[in-house]
Amino acid sequence: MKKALIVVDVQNDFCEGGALEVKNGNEVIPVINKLIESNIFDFIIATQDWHPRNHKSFASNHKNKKVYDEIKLNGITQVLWPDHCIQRTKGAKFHNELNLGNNYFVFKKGKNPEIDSYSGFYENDHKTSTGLKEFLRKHKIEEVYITGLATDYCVKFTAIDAAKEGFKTLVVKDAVRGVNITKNDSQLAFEEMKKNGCKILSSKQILNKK
Ligand code: VGL
Ligand code: ZN
Repeated sequence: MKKALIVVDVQNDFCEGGALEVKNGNEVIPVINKLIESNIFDFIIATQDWHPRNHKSFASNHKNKKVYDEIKLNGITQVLWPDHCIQRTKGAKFHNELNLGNNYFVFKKGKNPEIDSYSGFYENDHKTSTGLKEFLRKHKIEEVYITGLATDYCVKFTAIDAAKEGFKTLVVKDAVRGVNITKNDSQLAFEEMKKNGCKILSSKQILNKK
């Protein structure tokens, strides 16, 4: 069975000192690097949050709103974030300690200012595809391993979409970290991923049975 490692949004803005810093987010980097170096994956795929400056998921683009407020954006509930991952800025770059190797594929998301895209597969209205599922199908990949940031947003939605699309989906628990706007959001995200057919495992379990 062909396997892909999906590295979700390991970008400067989600890492230490970034605009939307995920607590201990940097700790995923050595774990992901080890998985990549193990050479057990047929494909390495990275998703990249890639927003225009006027993106409506930014609190700064709304009057009288602050970070973490919730609004309805074109009919969809939207958390308002600090400005982050603006196209071609340093914050949008992959962290420089992340070692994706020399053969990896990038899928960018969140380009449309009117809609957010937490999942690496679809925008939040579940209509526009990033091209990731077509890519996986074309290359006959059946099993995807999900890593990266953040457990309670982009990791969760990417994993659930992967499972719904029929891929065998495994979430590497020590290779993800959450935003946790509310304390147990990451725990709830793991439960939700399980409920949707994702398997949760550790990087050790993957590397030991090599
Ligand atoms: C993410 C919030 C906003 C993520 C992206 O990568 O989890 N979270 N944009
Ligand atoms: Zn974003």
